[in-house]
Amino acid sequence: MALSAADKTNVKEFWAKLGENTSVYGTEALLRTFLSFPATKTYFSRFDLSIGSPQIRTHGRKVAEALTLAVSRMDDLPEALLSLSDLHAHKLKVDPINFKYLSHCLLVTLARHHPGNFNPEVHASLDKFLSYVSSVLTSKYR
Ligand code: HNI
Repeated sequence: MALSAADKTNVKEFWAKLGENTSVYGTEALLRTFLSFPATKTYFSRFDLSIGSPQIRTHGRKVAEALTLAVSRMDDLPEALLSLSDLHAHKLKVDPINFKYLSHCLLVTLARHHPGNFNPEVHASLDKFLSYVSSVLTSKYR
């Protein structure tokens, strides 16, 4: 899944505009995932699904930090996300469909907060980037 040079630039420039808010967006996107796709039960289903939930906030922040790392390591993403890939597949056994839902909800969240910067080219590049991250994080399932 190759990201073009233009995709990489689009993602880096967009991400730089998020500033300190990445954790807030990660948390919103995660919460949207569970509320918008309630049929899929996950580790988080047993917790209070609200913006104040400590489990949602913690994982939202961790997702955001890992994505920020991924933005800076797009050229060696499998290496950069190796331990996270092992964790989600072997230890946590997260149903891979959840990565698609979360990626979709990340796009919705980012578009909602940054409508002026979320043009169709940026949209496409972010979608490719999140697909790439998801494919790396689900690559250890078999
Ligand atoms: Ni995820 C832990 C990153 C998607 C369920 N996850 C982490 C950690 C990071 C992380 C970082 C913390 C690792 C550590 O402490 O060593 N997760 C990511 C990223 C994505 C993602 C970058 C997708 C973009 N995780 C998902 C999805 C689910 C998920 C879709 C399930 C619905 N993750 C978990 C669980 C944990 C976790 C469960 C452990 C509990 C916790 O809150 O840290």
